[in-house]
Amino acid sequence: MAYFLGLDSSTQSLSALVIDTAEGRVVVDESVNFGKDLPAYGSPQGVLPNPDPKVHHSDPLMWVEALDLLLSRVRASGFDWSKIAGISGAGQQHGSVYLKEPLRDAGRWRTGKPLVDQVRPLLSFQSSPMWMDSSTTEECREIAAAAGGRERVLGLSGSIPIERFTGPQIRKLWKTQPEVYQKTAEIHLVSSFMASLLTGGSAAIDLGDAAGMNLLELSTGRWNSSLLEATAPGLAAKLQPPVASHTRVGNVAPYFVERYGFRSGVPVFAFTGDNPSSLVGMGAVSPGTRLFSLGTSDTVFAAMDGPRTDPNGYGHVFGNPAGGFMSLICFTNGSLAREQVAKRFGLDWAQFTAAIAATPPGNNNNLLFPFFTGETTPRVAEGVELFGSESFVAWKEPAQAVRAVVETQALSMRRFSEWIGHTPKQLVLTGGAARNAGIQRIIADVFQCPVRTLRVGNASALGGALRAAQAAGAAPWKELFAAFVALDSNVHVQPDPQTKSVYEQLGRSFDEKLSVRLARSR
Ligand code: ADP
Ligand code: XUL
Repeated sequence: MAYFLGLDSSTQSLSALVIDTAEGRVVVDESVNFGKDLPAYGSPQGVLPNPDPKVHHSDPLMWVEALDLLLSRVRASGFDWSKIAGISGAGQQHGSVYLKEPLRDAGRWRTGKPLVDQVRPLLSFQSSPMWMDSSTTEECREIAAAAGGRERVLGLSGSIPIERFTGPQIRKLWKTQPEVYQKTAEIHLVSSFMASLLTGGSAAIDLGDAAGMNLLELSTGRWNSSLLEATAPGLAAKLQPPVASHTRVGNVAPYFVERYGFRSGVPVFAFTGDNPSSLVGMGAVSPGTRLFSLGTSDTVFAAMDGPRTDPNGYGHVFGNPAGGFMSLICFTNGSLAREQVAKRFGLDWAQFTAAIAATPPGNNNNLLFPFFTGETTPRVAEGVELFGSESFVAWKEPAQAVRAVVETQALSMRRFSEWIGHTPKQLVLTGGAARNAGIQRIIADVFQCPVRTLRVGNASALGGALRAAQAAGAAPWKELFAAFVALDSNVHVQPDPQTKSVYEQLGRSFDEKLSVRLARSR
């Protein structure tokens, strides 16, 4: 029996995906939605409300409770957890969890008590800054100044200091709540926190996700002392050394054995970030395919030949869990923005898709800057702007607004992924919005490149299961990809060559309007 579990702790949900490597099939694909299933946390989209539009935190206990709920839900559906031979997974990147005592000293979880009640007293900070947070501009400046400039931080860590990255968030906590920082013994990413819960110990951060902290030196795979010092005093003692992604970080804790029937001694391998995990789940650990993850945020990423950084400072370099590096550009206003436009006109996704079909490519030059929340790429503050006809600008053209939000997003993805260099042969989409035929069409035309999707939708959770299988020695990558990463044969969207010039022109218009906006926000 060779069953492997992949977990994905993302912004809005926690998912579990189990693969059977002997039969080459997915046997469990289940998730808990934070908003719907855990309403007591007051986070309909997985994020706590905050009067400051730049502050985005989540309650880490929500993730803990979701784990118990998910495992019991899968067991209630008749699945036998004793079949699992290895576990790994992923978490939303950059988010951090602060603990009063290292979990390795906390002892094993007790079986009789829900996990959430056992973790609560261990938290030194009841809230987790997460990737949507953009409140640390000052800390980014300070880190750059102390570490020898933005370019030096870019060269060392693969990214300039970035507001949502963990280092600037840690610095903000140290500055604003020094007593909380002092009593914090251990800092985790969402990924290593989830792995720590499963092992009942202290799981190390993997190299893939560690690169999203502005603390890791890419060339050595170690924390960089000048970046640590520029961030907060005593930080080195609060972080374990990072580990390669295939590292066994412990065994499943007795709590899960006794409560859910896992076999004792099942290995847990380091969790990674959701984007690095999706690289594996999309079978794209070698360069060639450009990947688009259209989740709460939109990300564009690809495996890299070697580390190369974005001179404009928007792109990032993360670790590739299969070895080497990956590029990534994150657009905060992804599904978030599409949902806002749909909601404004009361449209469901079928109507949203129909609106795209009913409007022409190029949309008569209407553009919509979708910055419903502060955007990281390009770096602009919250503020939606419409350009075009009078009635469009007055929000009186629902179908045009729908096309405009998707076209503007696609143009932005094209513009800001240019630094990656190579011209992709195909684009593979994943995430909640990947199944949308209108979005597929616009991306194919804007990039003038064929668009495909995957048969298994949840690439990040699948990546976790595949990583567990590979690390446990069940099969090499090649065999795992051949068995589990199939392109959906129903989706093969060829670009329409007639739209090439339309999108070149619209791209110029986008660039002009964006440079005005960027000049204004300086
Ligand atoms: P995350 O992993 O960030 O939690 P997902 O990849 O699960 O997000 O994507 C969820 C999002 O996908 C939803 O918030 C929704 O906006 C979007 N979505 C779901 N179905 C569709 C659809 N048919 N068309 C466009 N967007 C969709
Ligand atoms: C990547 C990023 C987001 C989160 C979403 O840099 O911030 O894609 O990982 O889960």
